[in-house]
Amino acid sequence: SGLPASDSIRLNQLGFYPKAPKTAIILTDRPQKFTIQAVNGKTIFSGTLTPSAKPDLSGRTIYLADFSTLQQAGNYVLNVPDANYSYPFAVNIDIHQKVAAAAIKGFYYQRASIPLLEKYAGKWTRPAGHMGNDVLVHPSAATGQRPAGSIISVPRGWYDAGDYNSYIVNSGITMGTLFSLYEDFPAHMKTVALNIPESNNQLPDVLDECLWNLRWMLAMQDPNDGGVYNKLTNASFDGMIMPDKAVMPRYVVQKGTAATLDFAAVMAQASRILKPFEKQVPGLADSCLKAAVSAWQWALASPKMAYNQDAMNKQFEPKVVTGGYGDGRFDDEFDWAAAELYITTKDEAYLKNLALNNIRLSIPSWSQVRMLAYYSLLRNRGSLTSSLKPVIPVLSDKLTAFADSLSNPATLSAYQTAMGRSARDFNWGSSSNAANQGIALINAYLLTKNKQCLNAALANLDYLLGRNGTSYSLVTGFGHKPIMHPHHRQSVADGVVDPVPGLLSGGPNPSQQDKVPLPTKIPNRALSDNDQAYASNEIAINWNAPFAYLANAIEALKTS
Ligand code: 9MR
Repeated sequence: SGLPASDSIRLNQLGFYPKAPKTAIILTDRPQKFTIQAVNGKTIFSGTLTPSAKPDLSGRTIYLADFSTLQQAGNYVLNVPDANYSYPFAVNIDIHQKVAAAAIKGFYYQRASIPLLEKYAGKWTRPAGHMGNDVLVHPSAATGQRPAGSIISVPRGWYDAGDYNSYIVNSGITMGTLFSLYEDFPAHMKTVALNIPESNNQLPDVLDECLWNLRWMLAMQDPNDGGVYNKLTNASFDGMIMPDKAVMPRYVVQKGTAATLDFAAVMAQASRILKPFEKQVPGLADSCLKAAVSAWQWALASPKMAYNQDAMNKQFEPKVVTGGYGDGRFDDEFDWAAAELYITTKDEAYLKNLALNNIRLSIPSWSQVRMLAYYSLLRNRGSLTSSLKPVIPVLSDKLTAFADSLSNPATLSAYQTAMGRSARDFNWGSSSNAANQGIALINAYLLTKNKQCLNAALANLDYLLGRNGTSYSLVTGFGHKPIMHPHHRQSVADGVVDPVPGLLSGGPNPSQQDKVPLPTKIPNRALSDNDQAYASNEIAINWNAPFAYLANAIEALKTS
């Protein structure tokens, strides 16, 4: 429209559903009237800004424009005298459909061992990297059957993040989240088309994409003992090069309890999800369950094998300095693996390791996966054995209370979101907190049908797409001011101006582990759209997965 757009107006840069709440945040210091114009310039809505009940994290009062009653589909701009015009936005019934699919397609661009062809990847076409047939057993992982330096084949998988290494712990929560998206919304997810090489087979695309990583995970298990290697990695991070140019030796490194239990949980969940697709993937469901059981047995025999990279490097060469994902507490991984194995097999022996007398809800992360156990138990509550009957109402009440505390209007942030109620939300990968809060709210909504939960989940999606302290849409390729320079080797090295689309930036994090200057250290604004800024602007599979869950769940539930 040629109008100068203002960074002072923060809203979901895609837009809104006709019948859902619609809020924009205005960074101004006085109440005033606002108007909304259609593309023909006609004013079709006017209202008055209201001050935020709470100051934002800088201590300022900010202002809200509520135009929820604008229900007419169309393209609009919002105008505030002091703040000028917003970016254009739309109101329509499938406003998040494209971004929801793109969030899953983002995983396709992370694939190792396959060229990305133009017909699927568009201008982000690239040669294959990391074929995985020349992987070395690191001395830390050596056994009689697989001595140090032996060569094994570990093809496929997703690159973890901006780097080209792959880590089982982080794949665990990622796969659990994507499988849960499918398990919660199977009918909707069968309609989500990704245009990937497997799109024409008889498996839903989201499962096809997950199988690329599932088969890699299977190869990360030592068939001789059931233990699972922590990661497949270079000794040190690559420079900003394309995958096919990244040819340093790669190793499987030390088995560990967290990796092995996360693996067991994913394989158990995969087994029940793939069971109905026996014709498409013969035997895979059974192989997954066998892999889950042997991993579980390894973990029972080795219940305290932490991955301590520093200790490992004192003992073995070459030293490995890539991501650690070194979790030293395994009670949550035991809960998660036990829950998934129990749900799939109904074998009550697993309940011995599931601490249902000590239910503790928290937003999940790679090092804290207990919530995934609770989600799965609630989702499958109709098919559990009778000894679980008394636990379900307790879990259900706790999740409802947890979601109420997230969505309570009195405690929302100044931006009227669950995200950012506290500065603690803005740690490394803060965007995943917003998305994972959204998942908790959706799971509560599925139990209670309480609209307040659904609306708060949607508000956190608004946050990721622009209603936030940074002025960016935190998703590459979506919105009028998207992240353009994520810490993502492919996006930096491919010579294409636009970054690979559908990837979620880690988001504001004032801790500056990367030493890159930030515009401010106010927690909700502490992001630099700089490709060196790995602490605030990297992308990662464990952040994209909850984002994919949230966007697709919201589309499935159509808060039109
Ligand atoms: O997401 C991880 C974050 O929680 C940790 O604090 C950080 C430092 O250990 O590592 C992050 O994970 C990175 C991983 O180690 C390597 N690949 C990129 C990941 C995202 O930055």
